[in-house]
Amino acid sequence: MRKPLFITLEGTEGVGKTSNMEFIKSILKEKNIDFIETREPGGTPMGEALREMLLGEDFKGMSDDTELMLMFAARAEHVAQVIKPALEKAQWVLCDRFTDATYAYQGGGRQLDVKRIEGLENWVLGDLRPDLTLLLDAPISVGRARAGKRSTPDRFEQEMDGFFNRVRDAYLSRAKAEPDRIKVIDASGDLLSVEKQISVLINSVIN
Ligand code: Z5A
Repeated sequence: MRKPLFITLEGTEGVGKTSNMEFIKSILKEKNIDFIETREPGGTPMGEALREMLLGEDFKGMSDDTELMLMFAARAEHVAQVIKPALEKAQWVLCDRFTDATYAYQGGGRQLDVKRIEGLENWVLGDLRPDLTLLLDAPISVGRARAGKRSTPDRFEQEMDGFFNRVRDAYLSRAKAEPDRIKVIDASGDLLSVEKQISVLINSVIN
């Protein structure tokens, strides 16, 4: 039996993760691959409640350490209740953001000590890591212009460009350090050009 893959989508705000998730799902369906789709923070009832706290206005002034630990609390629940059980049932897992987002946002954006993130990652994930991560990359202004056409900004979206440039740099450094797992996709062009790049990568792991 084919090993089920754990695939994550990453990138800064508005780069097209949600849009391209639909495209990846269509490829997997066409190939009759059993999969689940999930997201972080979230993916479980508790994770979605934590997402509300993390993104909403009620706890706007939470400390950066609290933010980091809530991300991992949501992740611990998500891994135990959803991701590991799916992989054990041979289902592929497609996840909109995962631990690379913590390195990028809390490590890069908030400038928290990366060693703390590594410690939490090892504790919460054990040896579980994504098999493939698609990093959709575009200049911050491009993603912000796309996302800006939507509703009111959440707690992260209210950050300044300096924050998002650090997030983008942290993502790109991780891709440089782990080129076999993290594939950078140029997401600055139109949707069709992004889909072409994704199609090559997804078909290569399927085959
Ligand atoms: N966060 C964190 O800090 N630490 C963590 O560990 C984790 C998360 C896991 C929630 O993420 C926040 O949580 C996130 C980081 C933090 N905050 N930020 N910023 P989220 O994924 O739910 O929120 P998001 O990044 O803001 O996602 P998004 O804005 O929904 O963006 P997207 O999914 O990448 O984009 P989209 O919805 O697919 O596309 C946006 C618009 O652009 C839409 O109208 C599309 O039709 C259009 N689009 C997409 N692609 C294109 C192209 N190629 N050309 C033209 N137009 C396009």
